[in-house]
Amino acid sequence: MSRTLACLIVFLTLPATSALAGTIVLTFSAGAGTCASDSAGTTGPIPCSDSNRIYQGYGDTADVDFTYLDFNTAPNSLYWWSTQYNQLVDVAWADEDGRIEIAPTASALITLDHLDIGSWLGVMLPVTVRVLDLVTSEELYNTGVLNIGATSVYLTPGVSSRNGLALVWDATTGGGRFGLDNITITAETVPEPRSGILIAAGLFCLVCAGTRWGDKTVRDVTAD
Ligand SMILES: [Ca+2]
Ligand SMILES: [Ca+2]
Ligand SMILES: [Ca+2]
Repeated sequence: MSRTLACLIVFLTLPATSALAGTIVLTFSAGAGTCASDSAGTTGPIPCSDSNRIYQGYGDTADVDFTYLDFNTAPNSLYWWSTQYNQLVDVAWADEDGRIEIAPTASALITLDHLDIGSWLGVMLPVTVRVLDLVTSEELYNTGVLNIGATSVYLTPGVSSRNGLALVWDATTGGGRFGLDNITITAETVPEPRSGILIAAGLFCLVCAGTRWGDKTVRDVTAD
């Protein structure tokens, strides 16, 4: 077997370098794992009852760490509620302004794909939803003023950052007027070590191929 062919076989049998994407959907389901027994959301998880706080471990994975903040009383966590935010069931709400931080635990690229926001009892009031870079606070998405009434609104930010993201909503009235649900994010990681192996293997194959071409050229010249 020629060295060039051997190199080609080794190169092709190495695992392909690919991004590993994982999708997380925060549905705030009432079962264990969503709620906490203290205001900061650090004690739990416990099964949910209306006005429990969201547990700070809810939704966390090896790639992503969520933090829930009732912004006007931070570090208190967000609240949980079962119904009455339009057609949404099991939601997170803030007394007035809320913030959910989505931090990569390693080098994942975090994308906020979509979310639902509903209005308490369908009462029409204004709210603004924004997405910020978690480290620089650069504003990546801004809905402008939304007037949500009888029907919840489906938002599709589609913005990304390797620093992580902060989903924030700003109401002008307290009393838990807005509930958020079905917050969907994608965490995309690239396995760096395998990338390095592939690059090294590719360079080695090029060297092998160059050597074979050089050997042939020498033989051809000699034959002349
Ligand atoms: Ca967490
Ligand atoms: Ca839900
Ligand atoms: Ca406000």
